[in-house]
Amino acid sequence: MNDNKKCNINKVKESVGSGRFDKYFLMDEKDVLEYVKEKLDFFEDTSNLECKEIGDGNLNYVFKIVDAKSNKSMILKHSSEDTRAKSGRKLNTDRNILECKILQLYNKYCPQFAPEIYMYDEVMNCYAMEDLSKYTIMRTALLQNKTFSHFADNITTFMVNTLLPTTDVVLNHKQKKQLVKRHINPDLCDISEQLVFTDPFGNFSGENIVLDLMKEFVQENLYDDVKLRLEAAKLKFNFMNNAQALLHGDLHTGSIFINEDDIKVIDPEFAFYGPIGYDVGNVIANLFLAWGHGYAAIENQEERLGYLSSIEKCIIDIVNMFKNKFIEKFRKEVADLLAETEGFDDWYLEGVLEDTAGSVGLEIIRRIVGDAKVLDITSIKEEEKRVEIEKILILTGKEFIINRSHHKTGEKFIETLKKYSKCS
Ligand code: SR1
Ligand code: MG
Repeated sequence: MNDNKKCNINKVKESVGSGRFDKYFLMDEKDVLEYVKEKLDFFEDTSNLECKEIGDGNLNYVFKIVDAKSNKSMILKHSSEDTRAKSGRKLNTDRNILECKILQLYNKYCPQFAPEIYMYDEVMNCYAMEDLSKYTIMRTALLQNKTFSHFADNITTFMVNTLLPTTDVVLNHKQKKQLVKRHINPDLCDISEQLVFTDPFGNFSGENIVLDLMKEFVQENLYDDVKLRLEAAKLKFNFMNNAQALLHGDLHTGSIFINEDDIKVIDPEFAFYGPIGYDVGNVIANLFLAWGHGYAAIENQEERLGYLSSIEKCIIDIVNMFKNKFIEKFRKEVADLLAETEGFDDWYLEGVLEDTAGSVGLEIIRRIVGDAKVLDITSIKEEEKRVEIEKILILTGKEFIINRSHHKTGEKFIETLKKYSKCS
């Protein structure tokens, strides 16, 4: 792999044509075609280009541009001021450039699991990157009951390699503070603070979406549970104030492309300096949601048990591999004189694991009761089954939040899940 090539991305070239792209506007497929022809050198021949909008996320527009003759292709990601979902929020459009710069950083720290970036444009708020058509979005693959034995190894390498080098353990502290300043990201953090850390514990904004058959359960087990709300409040203030590492910030299975060989991590627009456990917890939580889908939707018992046990193994491996790789890299790269003290590495990791367990619980719960739902749950057709799994996951998630200091091994996470599910 040519890492230098991947890191040296360019700003888009100055306007030579109509000047249409000198001032930001929200582009559609036709505009993007014109834009690519006028501004990019990627295609040798632009006479057969086709463009299609393929985004399915909540916030941005994703265009695939193909040269129908040679089949050469690329992706252009573009942000608007509004979210695509009907939230009424206004967001800063330069989040797209921030995202692109984070992807550049991934190309430096973990090039094998980052998409190649070709160029970015600070005026039109877009960037061009490698077309990942040889990959599938991991959530989609999981919904087809596919599992991947390389995932735990890949994602733990990605997290350790991209998170640890941005901490005070490794980085010069003044340099790290510059990075904290550059990645404040208030608009996107505000979304997480509301959707992940606040609404699930009281529907304060009135935007939660709860099945009728779940309303009583949610009221009693989430909204009226003061002990739970206290723990969620502690995690929320940790999220807002613990500038530990430069996070991805939204590392769910919809932000990961996967195939039989490896993964590519995309969409780090929620990136900011926060607690490492938030990223690790998001990955694990979304595997619990996939587990929930398998539990409720796979009819054939043998197939169901096979799927569930491979997701369980994946969760166990992620926690345990993360711990080993984290400690190994910590000991190799620690640069702070006091952080070299014997025992500090284990203390630091303990804190990360506690935040991880809390974040697993938060993400599971918000995806069930909040308004940013996931297909793992919403695609379960039989309502009775959906209600059953929603209850199991909420109770499991609560325990991850309240007893987060007891969840320090992968096996313990699965033990808690088994306490609430009759798995057969
Ligand atoms: C309004 S954005 C809703 C959700 O989509 C993103 O992927 C984040 O997870 C966010 O919470
Ligand atoms: Mg996203």
